[in-house]
Amino acid sequence: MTISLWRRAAALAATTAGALLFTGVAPTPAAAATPTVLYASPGGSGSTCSISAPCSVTGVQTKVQGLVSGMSADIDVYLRGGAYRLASALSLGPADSGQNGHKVVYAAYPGEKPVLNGARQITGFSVYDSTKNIYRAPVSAGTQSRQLFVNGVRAQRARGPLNPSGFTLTGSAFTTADTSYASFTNASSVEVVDDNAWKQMRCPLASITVPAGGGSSLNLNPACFANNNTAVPNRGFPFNGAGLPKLDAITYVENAYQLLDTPGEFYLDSAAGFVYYMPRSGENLSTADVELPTQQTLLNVSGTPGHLTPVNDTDPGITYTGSSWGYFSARSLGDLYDDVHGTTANGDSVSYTFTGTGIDVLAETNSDQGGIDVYLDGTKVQSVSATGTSRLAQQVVASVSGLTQAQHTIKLVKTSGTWITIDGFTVVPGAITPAHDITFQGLTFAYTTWTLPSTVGYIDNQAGILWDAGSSHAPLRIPAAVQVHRGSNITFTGNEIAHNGGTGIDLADGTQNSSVTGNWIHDTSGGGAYVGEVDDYYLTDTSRMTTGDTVSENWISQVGQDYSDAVGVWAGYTRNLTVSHNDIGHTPYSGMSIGWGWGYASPCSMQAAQGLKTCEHGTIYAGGNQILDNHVHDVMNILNDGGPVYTNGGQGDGNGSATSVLSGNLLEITNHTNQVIYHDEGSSYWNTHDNVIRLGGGNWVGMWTPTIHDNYIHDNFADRSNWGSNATNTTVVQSTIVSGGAWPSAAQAIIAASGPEAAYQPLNGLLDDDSTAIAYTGSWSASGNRGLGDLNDALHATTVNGDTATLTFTGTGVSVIGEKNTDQGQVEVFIDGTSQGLFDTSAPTRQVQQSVYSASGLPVGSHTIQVVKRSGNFTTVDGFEVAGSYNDTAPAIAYAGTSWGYFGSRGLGDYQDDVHAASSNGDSVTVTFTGTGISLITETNTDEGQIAVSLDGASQGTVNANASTRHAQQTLYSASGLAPGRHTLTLTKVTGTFLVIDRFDIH
Ligand SMILES: [Ca+2]
Ligand SMILES: [Ca+2]
Ligand SMILES: [Ca+2]
Repeated sequence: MTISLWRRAAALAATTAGALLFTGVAPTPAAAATPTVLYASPGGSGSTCSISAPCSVTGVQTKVQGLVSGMSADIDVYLRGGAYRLASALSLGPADSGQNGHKVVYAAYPGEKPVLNGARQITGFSVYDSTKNIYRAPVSAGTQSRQLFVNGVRAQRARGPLNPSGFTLTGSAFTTADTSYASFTNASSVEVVDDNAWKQMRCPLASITVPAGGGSSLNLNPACFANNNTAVPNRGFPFNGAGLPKLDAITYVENAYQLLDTPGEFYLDSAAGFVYYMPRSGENLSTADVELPTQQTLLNVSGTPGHLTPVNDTDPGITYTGSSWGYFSARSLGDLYDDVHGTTANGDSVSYTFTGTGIDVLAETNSDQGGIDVYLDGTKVQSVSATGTSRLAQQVVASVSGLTQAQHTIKLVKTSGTWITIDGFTVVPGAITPAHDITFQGLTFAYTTWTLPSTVGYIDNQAGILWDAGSSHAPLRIPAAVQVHRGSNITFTGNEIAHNGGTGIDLADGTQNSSVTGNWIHDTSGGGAYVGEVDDYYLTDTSRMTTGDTVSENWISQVGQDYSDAVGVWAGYTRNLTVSHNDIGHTPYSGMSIGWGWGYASPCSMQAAQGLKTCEHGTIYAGGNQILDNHVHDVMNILNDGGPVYTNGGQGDGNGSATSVLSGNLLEITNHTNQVIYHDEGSSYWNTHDNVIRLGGGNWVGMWTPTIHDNYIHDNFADRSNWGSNATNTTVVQSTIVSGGAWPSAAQAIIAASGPEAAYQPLNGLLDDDSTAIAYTGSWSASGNRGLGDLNDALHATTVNGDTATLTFTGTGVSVIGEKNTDQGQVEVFIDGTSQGLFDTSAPTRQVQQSVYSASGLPVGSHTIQVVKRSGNFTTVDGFEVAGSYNDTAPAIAYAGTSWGYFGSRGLGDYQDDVHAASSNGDSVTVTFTGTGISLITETNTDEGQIAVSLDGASQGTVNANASTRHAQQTLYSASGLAPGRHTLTLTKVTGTFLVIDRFDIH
């Protein structure tokens, strides 16, 4: 990969000027094989895929396919900037995979912003209703979408008030005396949404009618109502637990033109072909970028075979031969589909003809189960035993693999014991062929939709896992913008995945050794990053398991924007998964949900202790998972009965080799939370230690029932003492209880190390109140989802005079962002220990995101600001703006290209007496920062030249570092007035002998 992130590596060419300028020589990097470099562009139509004749993305895919078999180095595919409007997902498979130990790398061209875009851009808005300020634009009739984005900001489907009163549920209709609903048009597009406990349930209407007594009757789609109320799917362990919230109330009504009454709301009239929108203040629809997503998935990386589902023992293709076969259903023993076939006669047989390369036989094992001879295509290949010490359902008692892909017949003959009990077969239809060795770097995946809920509703199971609305009620995942199925060594780094109508990214179907690292995943209707499956628990074939994956160093926020049960990071059945150093915040339900299966893997004695009437007991392959050093904050903003970290089902086999670890996490700001560390039903073999728990409700750890077992909870730190456990064989060592924010040094170290590490932290000019850099002492609370316009819709507050909030930063200025209101008083602000006086935060009406105090012009260096509450009922902290200074050595500064070197102790007046410098044209440096502006402060001199500047992927022209004599620390480029938030600046060397980087100032 030519984008190298190493620093201090290359010595500069010893030009005459350079030899004088730079002292200190860094080691020369090992020579790497020169990659093949290809280019794609949004309008590309070339066939060579050169920089002068770039291809389309599908064209470059064809080119890569022709090159992979002969790979002797990586293939680097640079995507030039712009919107790649996809008519279908970019689909990559085994033929697109890196070969011979090399990778195919799809990367953003330096300084440019390629966007894989699943939307149609909407233009032609005109005023439709001037009284209400509703605009509309034409779209193709029949266009289906559930999302709209205006200038990158999510619009809201037209929605009625929260928790409307006056509705009565009768049959499958909600009736009300309110007559207004009866005037709604397109009734079958209207949806009723119920956020209830840990679920979101939603159904489209069948009709709206006027009841006999007047008013309105919202008549739900009957099939959807059945699935969400009268016949809620519950396949029991290992697919679901016992609790079943129903759709029996209205949280809000959504998606009628007549509900369009708030700026930022839209309504798509698909049949008529119009989108209606009520603009927010400041939006000009004649110039705005309005994106109506129509694609479900943007990138689909898929190996073969795809998702594997067992056929049940009732499948008509299965032949049972012999006199004693019986069919046993509703045993409630954990069987697949709750049924089996069984026989007691030796010599009885079952045969099944399939097409594929292998097959698993699922059967019960128990003390009364006996021997089975396995025949393949008429030849005996195995003798196996289904004998076990206790009953286990859905065990793989025989597995055949590696066959030639063809039609085969497996036959099982009972040879001994009292019973054989056949539950199902899983056919492997082809060789296990992953898509592999592909990297995606610096790309943006934006604007998707998912239209299934428009027809069948949202039939929630839990945490973004649904039930298929059909009779199978198979588990269903919210589809992702970026899908990987059966991948291996698939890497995503530095991408933005945003503005999606489903989930962000999903590593599905036995994806192995793949990683999602350093990405920014935000503003999704579904979840953030999902890994693993919920229906492959029985696997014994490691080649089909989800193993060895990594989700690390990501910024994940504002997930679940439509489907409020979705989580930031979710894992089903996974082995050796690492989830580390992520920042997960502002979620409607849990921050992360790890594991599945409830108490299925827990012994019957524990299930009995839980009070379950029957024992459904099998095995699951999860284990060895590591949940480390994450910062999870401001979760559970809408739903109930979850927490920042929620675990479900068993981990490991109890033999010590597969224990999972939950350690080093900072878990804070939990709304509607009963357990902060929530080890739910069946959670086992967790080693949970050295976490910090603060600012939330409920128990610091909760394990409510005896199927939770063999966990060791110790050496944690919490700001409350209450915990709860009915778990079996579990040790809870009380946390170190800390009050008033006086965290001991060990806890402070956990706090400081949680979340993305320095190389993955943007240079911070804007810190939200949840930032781990801010230390709060006293009785602060924090609350999210206030809906009042706070930065990230959340803030810290205290009612106690003398409470403090402290931030240490390196730079020249700082502002305190907070609320002003009638119930607020004075704060005292200290800079570097010196009082700056009292500042009034009272106001006649509420004003959010106010600059409560501001300092500028401080000497460049480390400073500390402390805010102290002095009077009034409340003091709030919503965030800090910092004028920050970052040396060229900051870990987050990414130097790309091979000619960069580091030069310290030059004695030339450099900031911190050092610079980075590049000598090759085209080498570049990229910084990601938060805030509203950035400056490059560096040397100018005779041997320096033109630098190309790109901000957020848009060229800003060039700046000139050439000067008649050397001047240190010159402000060479400055941008200000940007939208508050995350931005990226890239500087590329164009001319001159050197590009020199000394310091960046953020503001
Ligand atoms: Ca079965
Ligand atoms: Ca905030
Ligand atoms: Ca410097």
